[in-house]
Amino acid sequence: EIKGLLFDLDGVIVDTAKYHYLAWKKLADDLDINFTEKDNERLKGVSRMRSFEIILEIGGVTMPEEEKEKNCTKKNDIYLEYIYQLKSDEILPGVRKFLEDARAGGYRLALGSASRNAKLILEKLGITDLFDEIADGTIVSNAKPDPEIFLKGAELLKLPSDSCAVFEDAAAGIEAAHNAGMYAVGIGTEENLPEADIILPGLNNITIEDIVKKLQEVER
Ligand code: G16
Ligand code: MG
Repeated sequence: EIKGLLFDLDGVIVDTAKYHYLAWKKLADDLDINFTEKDNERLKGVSRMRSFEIILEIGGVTMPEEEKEKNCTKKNDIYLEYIYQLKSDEILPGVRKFLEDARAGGYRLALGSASRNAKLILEKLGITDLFDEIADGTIVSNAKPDPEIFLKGAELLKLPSDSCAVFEDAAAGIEAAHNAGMYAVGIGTEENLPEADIILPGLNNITIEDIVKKLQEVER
């Protein structure tokens, strides 16, 4: 029986990927690395440092660890300028209602995001109170597809893995959910998320009851 719902942040609740892109783009320009919007797809759900390493790989650039750290801090400072401007109207369509209805339906809700800025983003969107627990980049050391973030989320919710469903837009996140022994609901397309148990284009026009019913029909 599904009792807990774990939500990824970027790509499921809000499109912060566009701000990550603008910030990484600025940094890449300064380093003379040609970084495109297509490259940005590879950074979704990936930790900050790993994202920077991918950009360095694209540019064929190497640098000492200390300098990498400095650049990551610089990127985050640029990113935060966008996040400080974030308003509640940037919540993706249907998400607020979906979260409210799920709570009203008795489900326990947790965030499961790689972001170290997750709490700030939820505050800016005005939806902090809709989550019972927050598992974010500040409490884990292993990035998705490692299951750590979702296992932490389930632990905080005091629920076993097999009673949790994860909502994810990144392939690495779907893999992480399965590695945690949880159901995986893909937000996106069949093509991008072939491993998901079910796929939805978004959280509008669907209820948690519909989703749970579909998940229970899926062979595990
Ligand atoms: C998000 C984004 C990633 C980003 C990561 C870390 O993951 O999708 O692109 O690199 O967070 O973010 P920060 O630099 O804020 O710590 P998620 O798990 O919310 O999809
Ligand atoms: Mg995501």
